[in-house]
Amino acid sequence: LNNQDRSLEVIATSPINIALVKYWGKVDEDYIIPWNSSLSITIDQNDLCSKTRIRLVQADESDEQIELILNGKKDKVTKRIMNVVNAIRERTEGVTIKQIRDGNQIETHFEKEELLKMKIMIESENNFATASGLASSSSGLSCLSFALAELFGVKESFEGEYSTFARLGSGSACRSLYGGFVQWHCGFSSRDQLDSLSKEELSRKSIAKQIDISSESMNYWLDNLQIAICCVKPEKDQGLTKEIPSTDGMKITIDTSELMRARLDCNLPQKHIEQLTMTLENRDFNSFAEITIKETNQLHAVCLDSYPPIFYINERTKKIIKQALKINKEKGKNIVAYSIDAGFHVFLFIMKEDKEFVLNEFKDLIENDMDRLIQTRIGREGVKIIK
Ligand code: 2P0
Repeated sequence: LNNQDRSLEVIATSPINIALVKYWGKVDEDYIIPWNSSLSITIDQNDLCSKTRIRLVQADESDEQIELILNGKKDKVTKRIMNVVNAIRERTEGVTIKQIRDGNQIETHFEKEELLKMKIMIESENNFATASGLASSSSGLSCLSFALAELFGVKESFEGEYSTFARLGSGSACRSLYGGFVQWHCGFSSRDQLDSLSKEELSRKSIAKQIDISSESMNYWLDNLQIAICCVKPEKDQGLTKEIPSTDGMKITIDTSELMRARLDCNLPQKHIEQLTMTLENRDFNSFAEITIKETNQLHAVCLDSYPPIFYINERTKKIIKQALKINKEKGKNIVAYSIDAGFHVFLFIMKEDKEFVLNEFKDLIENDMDRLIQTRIGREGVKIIK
């Protein structure tokens, strides 16, 4: 076998996700253990996804151990990516690959020691324009970690282990492993329990899982919930309200916001997760919208309560929020919900039967205040290997 034949390759795709109950703040920066559990919707990866190809090739002594090409450009291999790589390498026990040669199947086995000496070449791209301003860390790191685990032949030793690899790359990435509605469990249920667990123990418990509702209810949402992503135009003075990266923003909030302390002390994220899960089971869009809207407002409230204060939304974002609230008020019930992350773009949720009416009510804003509107839906699938 020459080097070419002995190369190992995996290609994976991963969806993005949007949190309805927000993750904001870490107990541990290296293990990325969150202060609270969160709940997300996976977006259909036919519309938005990351695609990652990873190869293991024989390395020269002088070669870099890992090479990363992101959207066609060479990029820095961060400490977090190294944490993912190391966690997966530690777990490998060698790999056997099957190839067809002259009509015969041949098997080649790679011992652990041999794998660890090989160079890792990662190429990752998004099928959505980076210029759209939509975050790609959730899909990118989910894709990278899952592809790596497959490449190194790592099977889960406990349920959710793959999500712990993704989590080491970026918190929100662990939720992109699954389709539908996903809960990222923080890993502890009280401060006492948190204090009694080591970081390694916490890391094994801080996993993502698809949330448990009956399949009829799940199908109802999968079939009916429509998602419109409003890519809001930046403002002229956006430089003044320069976006603070999530990682930094959440640290400032945890260190300085009293409102955030109240949110955690009162266990509000957990309450919202339980309430939302109930609205999903009951197919109750009205309450689903109320909790989703309140959660987003609470995220932006704790950001504003941080010191120095953090603003993510802009005036155009506010116009979209106001329009959604006006539509709901005039209807006498909620027919549209919004969710906004650490940025100024808006995710709208609408049931199928109301979509035409609602989007028509947003016509002026779509024309004047958005760069584009991406119409999509819930994704049934999470991350997957395509080769
Ligand atoms: C979320 N966000 O739950 C929240 C809501 C933004 C607002 O997760 O530091 O990129 O890599 O763990 O996952 C964005 O933060 O942060 C995020 P790190 P991440 O989706």
